[in-house]
Amino acid sequence: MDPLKQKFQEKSSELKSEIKALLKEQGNTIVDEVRLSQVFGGMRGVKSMIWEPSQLDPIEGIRFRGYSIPELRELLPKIPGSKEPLPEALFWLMLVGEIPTIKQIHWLMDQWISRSVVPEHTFKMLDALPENTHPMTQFSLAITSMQTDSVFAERYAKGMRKSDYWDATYEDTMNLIARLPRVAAYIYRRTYHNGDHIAPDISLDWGANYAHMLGIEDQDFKSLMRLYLTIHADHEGGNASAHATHLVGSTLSDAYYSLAGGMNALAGPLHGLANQEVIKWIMKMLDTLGTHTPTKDQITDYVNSTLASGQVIPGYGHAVLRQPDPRFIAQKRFAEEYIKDSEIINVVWDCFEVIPGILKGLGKVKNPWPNVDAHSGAILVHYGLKEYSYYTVLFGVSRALGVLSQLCWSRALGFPLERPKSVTTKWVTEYLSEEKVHANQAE
Ligand code: NMX
Ligand code: MLT
Repeated sequence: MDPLKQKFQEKSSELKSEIKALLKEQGNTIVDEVRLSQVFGGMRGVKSMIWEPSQLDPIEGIRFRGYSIPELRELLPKIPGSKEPLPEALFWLMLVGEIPTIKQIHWLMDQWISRSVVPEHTFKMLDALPENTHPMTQFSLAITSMQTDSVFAERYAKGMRKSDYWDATYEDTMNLIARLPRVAAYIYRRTYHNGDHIAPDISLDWGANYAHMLGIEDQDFKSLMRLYLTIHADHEGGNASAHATHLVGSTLSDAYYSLAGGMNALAGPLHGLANQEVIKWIMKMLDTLGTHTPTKDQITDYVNSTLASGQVIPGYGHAVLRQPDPRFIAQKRFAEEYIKDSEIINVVWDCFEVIPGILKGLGKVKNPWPNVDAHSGAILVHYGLKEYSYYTVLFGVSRALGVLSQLCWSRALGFPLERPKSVTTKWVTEYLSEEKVHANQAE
């Protein structure tokens, strides 16, 4: 058994026994209560799922296995000459809860290189799609098309024991993550560069090789990719892409089907597609105003006109966070350090000064601060990756790390089919009138 799998097996069997004892002793303990507004309001805040790789605090933001983003930048192993954390290292941390050594990371890099061959039919399938197919549609289809290689599906069909599900899921997870940069870069080059594809460079790490296959060789861009692929990787389990992956996976759909489900959720404008919407909105603003250097007053007027036309301001607000997103701050820090003077990045920073005040003034927006998507596009534009309809694919490649590491845990811990209860509005009104009767009787 490989060393990461061995470690995962040890850690997950330990936790499985702990959970068994916990549920035996405390299974009936109430950990939350649900208000009617939550039932109608997208289940905000309802504790209803276990998610091991990360947890989100509304004020502090995301912590991966307890570590904040600045802590990860400090502690995770790096490529010599780069100051940014390696997504490979974050995957290791999320999967087994330990910061890996550089030796372990080199082992993981070799593993992913040896597993990175994409089936020929996936390329053929992509080539058969119209070139204007949205990159997220291509990405989702490409992931589903590789399901032909699922170790889980193959072993399940042969009658795999339940106690071996985690093993097959681990194999699928490793294979799928290894292939994603190649698939994602293929989509980029076929859509925007006439199918002029770039062969992988197996001497590079996962993020740098992805940058290379996209066609951007700037060393700073490679550093950006390492950071980008690290900070987008996970945001606890309730976000739509994680939850969708988890829900699909709970039916024992394999990692390919599950991740494709998650990516279809990520493709929505309230979720991952917001990264393309932000830059689209900024470009339209600059175009409308006829300047690359708008004043704060001009931005204010443009924001108000967007709101007046009944649209949201993309990149602002969050279902959980109540402070500027630390992932936004991490990108701002990167831009301050690596990019000295960029007009488009200055616009993002001016928006950061202007937009929260306007959103606060609406009186209904719970979080007026920028989220991860408010910053990413401007940095990508700076390095020449200007095709904004591609941006959500980058998010998706990263998100696979978190949601698939949890899928391994869900299999190892034997989590059941997810099946919450729904009710009709009629049921609610009847329930409320019964409650009223009981309250009156009690008086
Ligand atoms: N611009 C304008 N209105 C907003 C915004 C915004 N950025 N954010 C929230 N609101 C409105 C929201 O539409 C709702 O209005 P109404 O009652 O008329 O329906 C009201 O404020 C209350 O919403 P909240 O409870 O603050 O937010 P909720 O938890 O429902 O939604 C988002 C969270 C992220 C969907 C929401 O803030 C939004 O639409 N933001 C813009 C899209 C975006 O940036 N999404 C990316 C999120 C991060 N990610 O990568 O997934
Ligand atoms: C995410 O990264 O998934 C988003 O910030 C959305 C969320 O956490 O709900």
